[in-house]
Amino acid sequence: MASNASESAVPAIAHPTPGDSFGVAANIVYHSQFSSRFSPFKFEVEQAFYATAASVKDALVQRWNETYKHFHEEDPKQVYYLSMEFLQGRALTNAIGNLGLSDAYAAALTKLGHDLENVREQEKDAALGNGGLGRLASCFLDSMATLDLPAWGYGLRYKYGLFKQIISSKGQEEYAEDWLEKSSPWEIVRHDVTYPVRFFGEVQVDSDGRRKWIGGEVMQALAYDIPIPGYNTKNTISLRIWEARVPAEDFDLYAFNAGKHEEAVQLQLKADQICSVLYPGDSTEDGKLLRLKQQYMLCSASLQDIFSRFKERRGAISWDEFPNKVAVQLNDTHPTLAIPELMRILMDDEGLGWDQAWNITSSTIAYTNHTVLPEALEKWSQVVMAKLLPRHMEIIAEIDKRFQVLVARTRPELESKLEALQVLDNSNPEKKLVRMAHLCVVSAHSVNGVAELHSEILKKELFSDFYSLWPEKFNNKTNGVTPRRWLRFCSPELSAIITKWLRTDKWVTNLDLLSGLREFAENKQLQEEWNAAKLANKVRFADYLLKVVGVEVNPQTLFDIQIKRIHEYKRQLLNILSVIYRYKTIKEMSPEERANTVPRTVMFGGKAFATYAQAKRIVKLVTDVGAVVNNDPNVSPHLKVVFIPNYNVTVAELAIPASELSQHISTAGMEASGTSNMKFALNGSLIIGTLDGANIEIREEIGEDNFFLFGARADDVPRLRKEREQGKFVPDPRFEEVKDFIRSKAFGDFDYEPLLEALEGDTGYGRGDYFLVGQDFPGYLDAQDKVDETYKNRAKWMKMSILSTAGSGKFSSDRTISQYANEIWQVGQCRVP
Ligand code: BZD
Repeated sequence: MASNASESAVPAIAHPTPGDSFGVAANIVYHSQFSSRFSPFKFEVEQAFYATAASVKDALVQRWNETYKHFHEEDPKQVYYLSMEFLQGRALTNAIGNLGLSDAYAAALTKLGHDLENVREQEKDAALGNGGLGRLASCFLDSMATLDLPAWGYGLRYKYGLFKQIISSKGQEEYAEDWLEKSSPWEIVRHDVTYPVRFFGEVQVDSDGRRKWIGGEVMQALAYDIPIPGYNTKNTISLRIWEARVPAEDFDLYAFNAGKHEEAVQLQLKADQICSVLYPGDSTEDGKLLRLKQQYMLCSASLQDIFSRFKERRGAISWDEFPNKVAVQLNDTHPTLAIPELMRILMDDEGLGWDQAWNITSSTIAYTNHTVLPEALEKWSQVVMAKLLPRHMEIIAEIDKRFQVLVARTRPELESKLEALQVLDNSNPEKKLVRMAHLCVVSAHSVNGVAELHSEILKKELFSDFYSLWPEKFNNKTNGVTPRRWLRFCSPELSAIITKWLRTDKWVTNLDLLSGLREFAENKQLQEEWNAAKLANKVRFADYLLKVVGVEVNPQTLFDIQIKRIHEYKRQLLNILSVIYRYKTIKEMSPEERANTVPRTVMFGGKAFATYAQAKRIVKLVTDVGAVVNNDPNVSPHLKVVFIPNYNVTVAELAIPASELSQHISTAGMEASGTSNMKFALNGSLIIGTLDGANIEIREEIGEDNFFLFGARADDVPRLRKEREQGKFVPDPRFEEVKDFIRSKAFGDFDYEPLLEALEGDTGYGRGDYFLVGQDFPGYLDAQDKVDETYKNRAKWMKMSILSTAGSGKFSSDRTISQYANEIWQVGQCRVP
């Protein structure tokens, strides 16, 4: 491995142990001299970070080698988590925390004249994902390592991850974020792990009828490994991310020497594009092709890697053994090409027949759905697919054909619906499509949703006919979050209190133990300590806001936070409209009345997809409202509105522990699960929310008295939309008042009309208040009044906050992953002794 050389050069100091801060310091110094990219004569904070990370990496690499050696020897069934996204965030705090070396590193850095707090600030936030789905994948890696599962994560090594969001007077602006600018200190480039990946070309049939995909462009996938340490275990697994490149022998030196410089580097340019940007916009034909190339790069390289590991096994290979040794989980439909690719390898390369290949493929592959929004369900043009992946298109067509035969044979009554169920959507001859979700449901042995309500909607609505065909495939795996990053490390103060009152720190790996806090929820002493820890987190976050946004917020105010991707269904608009109503109300109050209000700081954070115009208007509205409210001397002591720029994992780690109220207010039925709701509840933040996604289960666990509920229920949404269309909806006068206020230019002359119109009829911008903002507005205001009233009673609020944490045990990703392992993957523990 890459760092073996440095390990063998300094054996005495390469493996720090807890309490050995001298050894750690020596190791950091060693790296600052020999493996850092800065002058050895300087030891500034950035250099201290890179040297520290290199030193931590030594410990990780050693454990990581032992782990995979152990897996190889034990030869258990292994699970492969395929995801186009991983939102890893920073790794240092998590790594030294999981290794049990936080104190040793803090002490060592102090000896070297640095402060761990400042050193960790130097790390870039690795954002190879968009939002919840990507962060879930990263939480899952942490849990798989901690639970000693023989597992791998597979992804892509995007050069530019999620864009950097800058808020200017124009609203959101996007800039490329180069997380690799100074290279990542965690990854290990694996020049020994490369695979060819083909695009385009044609299908050849040889004399015995065997099909072979040949020609086209062949690139190389090169592996980079990022070690993922488990907590309290030696097990350290790998996130393997692929980079596309062109091997030297494919460089056209003749063309280059003949002066055709551009022609000579064409293939390299194409390879660079594949891993250049996370989820490039797909509104153009080129963009679509690139996204499909990315998806195939991930699937092809990962499967070749899985095959090579399978073939390395001791003893003879029987292909029917494959599903007993390999489980592949698809994180949404983005890696669906793994299905035809697995079929292709088994049939064309290994010579198996269709039926055997099909049985192996479907017993190996499982699919997780993360959305029911029609516009988010992937559909690929058959023309593009056939051009880029001609053999895969053939296999997909064959899967579709056999599916039709199966339905005709076993369920003739479904015949009339068959067209809508098929994998191939041929309804528009001009635009024939492949429905990737249908391909997954037809092919995989398991289809799961990510919260109970969501899984029910999959069975009863989105995939109801498939459910009637294969009820046994469908299951629920309610999401979870890692308690290490999302409580133990992001809020050390609160963690220490929990450990003290539970008299154990075992809750870090057994989150159900948090329920032991219930008996102390009314204890004055605990409440005081709890309050002090929350206040410390609020002060820390207020300092951050002052530094980054330049807004001074008072830590004594109620910290009310909504952070998530900006989307109409998540209804940041509902939140800001109610803030505007609050602003108007406070403005009209007498000073005495004002003094009686609960002062609040309402914070928003999140990125809008670059081409999502409505979402960008919402960002602009929030910042414009903030500018007016925060500068109104009569109102600003009682209300502040802050847009936190460039929301990412690092910002979440600061904001969530500081939050007292958090908003999870999606239109019921539209948020598959949500995972930040779990993080907030875990950190003792009370939730105002709808009966949607995992909110429902959180409310059940923490108790309905501890949840500020409002809004329409999922079952009622279709009827309410219909009534809205029929003009039966009578808006609350306060709703009209707020819209008029925006129209009066109270927040400037930006054109908000498209946002406001979308809340009325069907105007072209909206679908007639499709997200039911007007419908839920009065109930939401009532719930907010209840929040204020409750906040005035500090003891009650503290009790509710403690009960939120106490009820969050279920939402550990350790629980989620155990369920995946037992119920879908049939993968057991394999712990390094
Ligand atoms: O997945 C999210 C859902 O919206 C959340 O409700 C859920 O909690 C999480 C985890 O299950 N979905 C996404 O984050 N989806 C994407 O980011 C995405 C990315 C590319 C293309 C389509 C969707």
